[in-house]
Amino acid sequence: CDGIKKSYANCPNQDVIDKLTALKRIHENGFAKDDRFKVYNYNKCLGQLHSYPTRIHSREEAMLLNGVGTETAKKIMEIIETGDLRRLHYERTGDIKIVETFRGIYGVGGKTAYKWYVNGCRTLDDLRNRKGGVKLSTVQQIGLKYYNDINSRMPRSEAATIFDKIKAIALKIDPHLFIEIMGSYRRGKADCGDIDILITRPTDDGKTHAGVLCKLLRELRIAGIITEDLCLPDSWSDLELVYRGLCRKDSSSRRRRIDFLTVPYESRGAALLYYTGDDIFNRSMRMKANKMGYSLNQKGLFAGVVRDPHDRTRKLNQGTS
Ligand code: DCP
Ligand code: MG
Ligand code: MN
Repeated sequence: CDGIKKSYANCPNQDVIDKLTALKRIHENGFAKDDRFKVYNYNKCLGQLHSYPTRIHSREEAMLLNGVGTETAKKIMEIIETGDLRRLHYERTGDIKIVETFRGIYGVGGKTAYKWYVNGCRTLDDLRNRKGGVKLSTVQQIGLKYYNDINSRMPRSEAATIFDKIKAIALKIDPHLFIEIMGSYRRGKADCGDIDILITRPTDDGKTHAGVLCKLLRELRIAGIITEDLCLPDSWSDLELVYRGLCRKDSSSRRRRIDFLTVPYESRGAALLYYTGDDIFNRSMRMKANKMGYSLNQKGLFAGVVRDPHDRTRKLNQGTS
């Protein structure tokens, strides 16, 4: 291993180098106080291991290396004696499980979840205690507070009860509204991850559903059905709006996720198709439409889409479904 010409494979302690490098990587992504110090020490030790001429035989021998203390020496000997570093498995499998748990918080993606992990957080309680000074957005705080509620599915009957209440309130605001429960419920599933509601309105009398969602949500909050907002539309006057929030059947029930989608009346066919799903079905339908020179989305099926290698779907003329 002396000199640059010899390949790593000829290094008598290559397995040790590989495993310690993997461990170093974990600390490199870390934000804990001693992570930088650990990286610095591993680098010092790895540099020497690269040029160490013989296989290391004992803990004492390992400790002669600069930057190697008792803990690192133990790790080196574990690799040499067992061919493995258990800590690495633990860190990695622990990693995935914990990061997945954090990702279960509404509003938390993989990057944030991993950042919290390397900040030293391992449980939801660590996050609740803001261990490592982690910061949560308002939405993430709601997601954490109702973690179990949001991550469990509701029986179909509960979705129906909540929807019936909402529909009655909506029709009181405007009896001409078209309001339908969509998603897994409409597909006949026995349980639902959330309640998806589609709203539109026939325009024969010149009126649209514009402004209805805002009014409806206000009534639903007063009725105690909508309890928290997760994602509000930017502008309430648009015809196509998306709302995400939490609701409950009554004050003794668990929180449930609820989504609203409002669309212009001419899009209702495409919106019914889209919002019924499931997402895999939608993806395959869209691909089929693309292959046939169309473009399909929740607004409609559009013709005149030419496929251009530089611009996958350039729309020429749009026609509604
Ligand atoms: N949808 C989609 N692509 C996505 C998300 C949603 O096409 N990435 C469509 C198809 C879904 C519908 O919207 O059926 C509703 O979305 P949900 O996420 O609420 O999924 P489901 O209602 O199908 O299942 P769940 O019971 O888990 O809510
Ligand atoms: Mg759903
Ligand atoms: Mn949904």
